[in-house]
Amino acid sequence: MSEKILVIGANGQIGTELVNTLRNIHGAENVIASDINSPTYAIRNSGPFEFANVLDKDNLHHLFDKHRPTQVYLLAAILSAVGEQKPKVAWDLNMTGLIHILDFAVEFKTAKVFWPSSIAVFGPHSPKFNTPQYCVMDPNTVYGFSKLAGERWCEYYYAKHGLDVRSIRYPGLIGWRASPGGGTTDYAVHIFHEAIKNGKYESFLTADTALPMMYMDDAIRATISLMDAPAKNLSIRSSYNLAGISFTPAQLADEIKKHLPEFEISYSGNDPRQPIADSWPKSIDDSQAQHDWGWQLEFDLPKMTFDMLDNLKKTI
Ligand code: AKB
Repeated sequence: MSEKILVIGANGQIGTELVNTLRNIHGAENVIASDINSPTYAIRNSGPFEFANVLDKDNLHHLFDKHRPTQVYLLAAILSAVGEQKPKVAWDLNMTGLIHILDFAVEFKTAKVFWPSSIAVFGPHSPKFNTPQYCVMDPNTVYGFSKLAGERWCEYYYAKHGLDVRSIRYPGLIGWRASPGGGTTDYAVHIFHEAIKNGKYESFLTADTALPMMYMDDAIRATISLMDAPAKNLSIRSSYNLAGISFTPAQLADEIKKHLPEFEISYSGNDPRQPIADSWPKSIDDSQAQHDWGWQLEFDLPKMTFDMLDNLKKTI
């Protein structure tokens, strides 16, 4: 049976890349990109596009009824930094949006749903190094506890309604095709743009702030591998830990300097994103993803840095 795939939040950092990959795999006409905002040129010109507002039930009902998707990827969300500026809006969008999609997926018998969680589900009392799948979780950002509650809803819909929901706790994501949208890990994308354009970058996180990160190619491959995995292999229906690469702003700057020796980094200090970063893990244990669906990382720090610079230089 051919798939009909609906991607909600297609204009964002993950959506831009995921739509492209899914259209290559399943055929452009079978992947409906949707977003609350007008699409990018690439998305509009490579396949179908629909406007979607996850808070508007009538609009969503119409979309599900019209396309009868076999798979839905819900990517619309407010991330950690912007979420702290608009806490209630972030909670509403991240939670109500998810529940609408879970309900329509049950009603329209959608075969599989993907919903992204994040390392933000961990908090100050979670283990900082090699953070396990199961441990104390006390997130202190609205984004973080909306993701943790969302994980509980996903597992609940799987248990109560048999809905095949799958999820990954993404680390900070780094890609060259699209900009990140208001997170704490955004520095790791901005630094590449500034290194190429201006030869210098002022980091809003301190030199030694280690965080788990992942190159977008790995993140997209992980997402599709998880969605393709046989359901019987999946032991986690909340969200899978994914480790990625852990590094600090100083380590990333050193790696960039190997290609751009004149590059200079400075640190602003006193940024509201610092305490968010300090509350998150420094490294993650993803042995369950390796075991259940054969996950293996491909891009380490040198390989990711080379590829980012190489591709960005052609586009900036
Ligand atoms: C953020 O920084 O908010 C996101 C995330 C880690 O989920 N990139």
